[in-house]
Amino acid sequence: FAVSATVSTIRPLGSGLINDTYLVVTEEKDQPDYVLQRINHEVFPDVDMVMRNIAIVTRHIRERLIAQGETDLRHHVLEFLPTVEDANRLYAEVDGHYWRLMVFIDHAVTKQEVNPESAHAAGQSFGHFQAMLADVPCQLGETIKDFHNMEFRIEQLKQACVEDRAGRFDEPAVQELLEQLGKRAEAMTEAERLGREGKLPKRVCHCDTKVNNMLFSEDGSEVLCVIDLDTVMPSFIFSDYGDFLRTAASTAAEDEPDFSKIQFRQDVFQAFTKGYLASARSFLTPLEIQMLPYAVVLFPYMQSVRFLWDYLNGDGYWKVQYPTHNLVRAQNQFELVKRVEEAMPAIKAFINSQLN
Ligand code: GN1
Ligand code: MG
Repeated sequence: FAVSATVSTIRPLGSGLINDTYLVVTEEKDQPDYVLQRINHEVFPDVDMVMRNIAIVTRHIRERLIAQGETDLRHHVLEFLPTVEDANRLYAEVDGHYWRLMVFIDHAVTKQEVNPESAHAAGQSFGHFQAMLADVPCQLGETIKDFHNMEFRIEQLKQACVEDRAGRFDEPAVQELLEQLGKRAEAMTEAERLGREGKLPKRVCHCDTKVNNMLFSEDGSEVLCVIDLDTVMPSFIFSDYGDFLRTAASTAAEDEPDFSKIQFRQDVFQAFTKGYLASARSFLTPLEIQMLPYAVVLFPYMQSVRFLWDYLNGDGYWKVQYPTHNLVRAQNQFELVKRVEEAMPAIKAFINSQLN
């Protein structure tokens, strides 16, 4: 890569399970440190598309920030380095592996959990992120095809039932979950139908809005930058809203086997919604706003379908620590679906209260 600094040390960084990430410390005081990543090209087969999307998105955000008068660009948008051979290429291929290098954002911290205060900041910054990208001038590619397409995910699950590769289809717990998921399939695929009718557009979304995908200022009061841009692609806008609440507003981890610990956190939901609407309301259509409660159910539902698909297929996608790990995850996420369904009147009432 085209950097002039001298490397002093390289060590593993962060807790990501998909890519391999390293911190590259440089010797010179006036040079930044860097983050080196090996991209998992089994999950992201089209690395060139991933990096093209990222180049478009980061360039657009940089222009937006400059227009807004932001002077500290280094802390607010990721900057990828080109290779020595080609100033337009932001990744290098070495022995069939794909690598990229970005400037390390110092004086920043990541969080694994939220409280209402950080949920509010997260809502605002994902809304702001989407707002900045609302007028990206070029078409972005789908880095994982049909990633948040619920119809496709249901078809995938049906296919896994037919193939029954791991011989788990007849298990009573699988049958019960399939029945419960099946009852909701029609309602959960509403977005795809509205999309086909031309009522619901696709827009640029982050598509992996977990709290640990943003950098906070050291005192935790401010979100500096949204990171992990591999899945940035066109999707229904409420993807980012629903997917964040799936993890942030559940009182238990997605693989907690004691389902009695799973509650839906109203405080986090309210704070996040408030922050999100403050920065996203101006560009959301009435129908997109109307779909927000649906998105809160959709993402635990989709995740339950995806985990059950992997369980039936013999656990090829997510790493498992014990044989029924993916089944437990699928059941856990379905439990969250039920908690969200119970909370639905309160969810709708709160969103309406924010719009008046
Ligand atoms: C995967 O990369 P990671 O582990 O944060 C998955 C998400 C799921 C999540 C569930 C590319 O995210 O869609 O919500 O697992 N990402 C991909 O834990 O499939
Ligand atoms: Mg991450």
